[in-house]
Amino acid sequence: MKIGITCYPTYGGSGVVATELGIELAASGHEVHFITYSQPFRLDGRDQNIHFHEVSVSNYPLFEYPPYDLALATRMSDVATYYQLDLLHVHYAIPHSISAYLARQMLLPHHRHLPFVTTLHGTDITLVGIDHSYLPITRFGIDQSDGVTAISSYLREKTIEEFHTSREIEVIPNFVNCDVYTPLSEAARAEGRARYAAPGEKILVHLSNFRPVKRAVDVVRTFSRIAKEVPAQLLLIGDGPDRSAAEWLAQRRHIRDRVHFLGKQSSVSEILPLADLMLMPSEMESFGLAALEAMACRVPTIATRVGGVPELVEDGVNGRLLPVGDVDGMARAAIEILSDPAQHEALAAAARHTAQQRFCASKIIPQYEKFYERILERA
Ligand code: GMT
Repeated sequence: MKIGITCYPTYGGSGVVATELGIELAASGHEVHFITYSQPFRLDGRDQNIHFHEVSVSNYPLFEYPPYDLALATRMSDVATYYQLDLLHVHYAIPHSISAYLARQMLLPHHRHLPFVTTLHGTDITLVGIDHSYLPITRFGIDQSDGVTAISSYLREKTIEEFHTSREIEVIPNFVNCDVYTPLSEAARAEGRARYAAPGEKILVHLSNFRPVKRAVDVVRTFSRIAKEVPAQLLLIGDGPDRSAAEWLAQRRHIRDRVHFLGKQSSVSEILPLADLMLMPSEMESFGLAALEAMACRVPTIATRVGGVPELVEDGVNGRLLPVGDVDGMARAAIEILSDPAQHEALAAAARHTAQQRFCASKIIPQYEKFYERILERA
């Protein structure tokens, strides 16, 4: 198939999922065309079967707000024509599904049907909860899509509830390449850990875009409690609005030397397996991709019981789930696990097992392929 993929290329889990999907589809022999405003950050430009088409928006003094969605629609219809695309797959409803709708309409007079699939990731739906002016246009994008998928059952239910839509929404969960996100050999792990921790010290990790919803400050609050009981270091991967608040708190709690702000990293699969535990105290997660990436590396997660997280993390089996804001509970759980090697080993093994059995790319990519085939049959 020839598939056009549009996403937010540089920010957030939806862009990561879309990029990884494109990479996996290309590896299976499909021709993939990314149509985005910049090259997705996990693409190195050398992958076979992958093409990148930049959307550039002309900015005239008249435009107080440059019309990105229109430039995107134009690029989509051009690329679809020049490269004979079979379908478009957009990640995130706003504005991508609307641009895809326009591209499809633009091609109809030329007797060419270009179906499009919309994948909902979460913030596109919860954004509507915050700003209701987006509700009609988001619902329109969903209703007009030739196919809609959601990355968790939670998000599917939430979308139906929020939009009162009777649209069929298929759940295709997020995935991870279990050969890339994999535990390191003992020697490589020991060598990597030595960069951050002394022998005998534990390593905790957090990975996010540091938006308020991720509660990065709770990560530092939890870690400061853990560090009083267990010799440990904290790795913080990513950057965003709450990073300075986290830095300030680490300074104030006198643990700044144990908290390593690594910033945005392109190869998180090389850092995650160095850790003993992942902390994900988010206010909301429709899925929680960072937890899955850690789990595939044999790193269990202490997470909050929100959104789609319980579809991935099973309390006491492959990680722990606690209420939002319960930093004492999260710290207690971490101390218990880090002080009990048998418990840690059981959770780590179960975490990897869950990733492999239920969320491995090799299991999920065929679900997308079948979904596309169904859409094309109907088109
Ligand atoms: O959570 C973010 O800040 C980014 C956001 C996005 O749309 O890129 O993430 C959402 O999509 C991810 C990939 O499907 C999910 O793993 C996240 O749970 C989801 N975030 C929220 O629902 C808050």
